[in-house]
Amino acid sequence: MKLFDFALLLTCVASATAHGGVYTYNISGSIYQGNPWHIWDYGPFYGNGNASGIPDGINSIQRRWYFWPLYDVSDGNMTCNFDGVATTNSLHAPVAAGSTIIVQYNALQFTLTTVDKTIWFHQYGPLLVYMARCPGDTCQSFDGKGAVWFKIAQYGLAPGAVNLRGPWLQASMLEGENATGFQVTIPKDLRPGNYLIRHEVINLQSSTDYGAQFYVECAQLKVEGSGDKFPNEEYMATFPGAYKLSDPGIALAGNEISDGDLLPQYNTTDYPFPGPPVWNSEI
Ligand SMILES: [Cu+2]
Repeated sequence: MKLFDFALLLTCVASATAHGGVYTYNISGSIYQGNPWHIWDYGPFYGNGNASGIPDGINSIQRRWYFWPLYDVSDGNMTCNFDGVATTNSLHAPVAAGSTIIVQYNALQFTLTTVDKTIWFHQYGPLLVYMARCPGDTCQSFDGKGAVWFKIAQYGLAPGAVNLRGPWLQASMLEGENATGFQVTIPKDLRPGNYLIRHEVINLQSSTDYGAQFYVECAQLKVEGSGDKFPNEEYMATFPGAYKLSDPGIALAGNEISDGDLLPQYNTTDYPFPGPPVWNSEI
């Protein structure tokens, strides 16, 4: 274990937080298992999560991913986590444009010696969903690079929040036994084809040392329908590249959002979402 990882681990234990990502996709009522990361095989306990020799994971619509958050918005893993490259899991889930996808999150609560599969822990920060059209007949060889990502949804504060301490929708959608899940509707007029869908959670409750945490997972979809709309370039973003640490909605992190006196930057209900505007398929 590298000293740096060990320090991060201690930080997380001390703050009783944990990390994780999307475990299951409910697509119009059909459940698709995610692609597990096998922490016990290649987590920080046993080496670098980006080391070679990593198993591809099970057959799944989901690209493989690593439970640890990203801190560097220029990291190549900002595309689709864990190198962004398709694995042997070439499944695509059929989904009708205009229908709903609900994903459920799990997290690992860890001590220095054990790993327990639990549920999501973070509460502060936005949820965002992007899609990218895959060239050709399959997403299998598409790495998601380039200005190909358009945003289809974003969720911030819950109704009734009086400042950026929330509550945030992240808490009610992802955290706890009664979490509703992260729900998004595929734009109803979107042109049919193969797409990657990229779910992203940003955790703004983090230390001055580390700043915002990004949790990203991608899955492969086959969008069906008769729509003919597709976003123009003003809606397109690259990952990495779409975000900067100085973006107002990201720079907010790094001061304790949940404790002590309310800092002036948190005394607002106007959260500036990072990234491009949401495309709703009507343009
Ligand atoms: Cu975490």
